[in-house]
Amino acid sequence: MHVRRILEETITRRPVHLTLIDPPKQTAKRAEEIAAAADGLGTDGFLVGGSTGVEQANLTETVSAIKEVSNKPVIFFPGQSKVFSMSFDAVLFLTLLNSRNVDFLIRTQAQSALILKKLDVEILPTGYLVIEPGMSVGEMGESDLIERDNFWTASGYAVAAEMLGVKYIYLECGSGSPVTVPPDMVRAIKKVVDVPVIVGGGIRTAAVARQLILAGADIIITGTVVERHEYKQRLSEIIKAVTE
Ligand code: 1GP
Repeated sequence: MHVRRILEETITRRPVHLTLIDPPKQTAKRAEEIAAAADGLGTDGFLVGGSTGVEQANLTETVSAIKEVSNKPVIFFPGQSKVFSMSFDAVLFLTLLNSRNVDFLIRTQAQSALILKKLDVEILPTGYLVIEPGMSVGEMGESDLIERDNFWTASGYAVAAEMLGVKYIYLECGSGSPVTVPPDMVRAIKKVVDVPVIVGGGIRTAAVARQLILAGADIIITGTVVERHEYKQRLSEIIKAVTE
């Protein structure tokens, strides 16, 4: 599977929706149910990972559970733990652009790069930028959070990352955030970069997803929505708003 080709071919036609599944947040059985439902509702693929509590066992079980019920791309979303599964189709290889800690900028990546290269796993080079409020990823990633109205600084980071060669810019305001990345910030960044822009954090309604798409987001990530007991209707509306 060539994930970058799949994503980019889809983006030429319409925006992409990816479902984030955080392994410690549910059992593998429940992850399988969520993946089957999301696949049926038209999500384009899965991100698996999270900032805390990801262990080898829950990661491997979650990836296998998703693979049982979906043929869509399953992409690793790395957090702090040093675990991995060979069943991933690709790795979102992130540099946390606005971190104060060199570990999140490049040092951790340097520690895993040779292994990933040897494993011949597909790499999706991504500049990850954390916007206020940032939630736990902002805190754990020791980010100098971008203020919500500071489009100039956000655009500067995005263009610098593009100049360094990343293939995606990921604007994140944190899982479970009460607000999303401001659509006008997405619009400002889309004006200055050519690579696809991924947006995540706090997207819980179709209307909000639609605003981000209209602002130019190429890929929308939702996570928390599927952690609720009754999520199918909501997820279906969001996926429709993104992909139709
Ligand atoms: C992925 O952090 C997001 O970028 C997921 O955010 O859990 O708020 O959807 P939610």
